[in-house]
Amino acid sequence: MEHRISQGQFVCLSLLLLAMQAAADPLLVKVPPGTFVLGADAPRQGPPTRMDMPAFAITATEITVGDYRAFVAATDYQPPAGCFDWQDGAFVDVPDSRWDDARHASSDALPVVCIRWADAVAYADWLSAADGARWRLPTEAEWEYAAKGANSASQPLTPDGACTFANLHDAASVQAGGPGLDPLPCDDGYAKTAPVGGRRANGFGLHDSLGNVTEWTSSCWRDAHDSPDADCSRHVARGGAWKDDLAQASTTSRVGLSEDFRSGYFGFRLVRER
Ligand SMILES: [Ca+2]
Repeated sequence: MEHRISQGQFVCLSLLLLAMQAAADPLLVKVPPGTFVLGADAPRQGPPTRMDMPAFAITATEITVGDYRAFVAATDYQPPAGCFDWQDGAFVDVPDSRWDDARHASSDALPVVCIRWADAVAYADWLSAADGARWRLPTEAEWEYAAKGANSASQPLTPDGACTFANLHDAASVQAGGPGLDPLPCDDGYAKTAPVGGRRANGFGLHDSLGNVTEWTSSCWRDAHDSPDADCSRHVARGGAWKDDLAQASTTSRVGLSEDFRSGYFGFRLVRER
């Protein structure tokens, strides 16, 4: 018996194959509405500003190598080579380093790194096209509210407890010749990035909001939260990374980097709008 497929069946089959190429949506947590204080009374972190936040959904973990690999496979999008990273005892620009090489992508469970701000936005736009909802980088206020996890008044990390919640500069990175900061008194076995979700979540269910990788936000840089002057050639990144100490990885510490910056300690998570 001869079997032919109709044009409609062909379209359905094509859509099915496209869907199979797409990654599963990253796991989300619902952040409840509330009031919190953005920032701290510290250089480049203030002034402390009370804010009302609506509810929103944010990924429970940083976007992974596996997530990003599915995007690249489906679209042929490719971030340019080059990555600022710790190598041979110094932070240097490594021209031939890429997000998917063995230095950064030995496991699909690691957070994707070595991507620019635009490469993170491209991934978010791809997810948006696939499921009809808008995926985007969090604003820095959303990021800080979510990272504080219903504990706005205090810094959740202490030196003794830090390894429970965060992959920071510790004995593992010291053994690998990591940056010359005072290491935390623990050893998580990961000199650089660690698989996402392997540590305790905060009060809102976010893993690794502090440490592992510094996370891009959608916000243009301002020297102060109340500054009217936004520098949109740079974007705010938050949370600190595997190379950092507690001060650099607080819920209020912030840096502003050019859109072309990419490094072995920068990644991202996303917000999904309804
Ligand atoms: Ca570590």
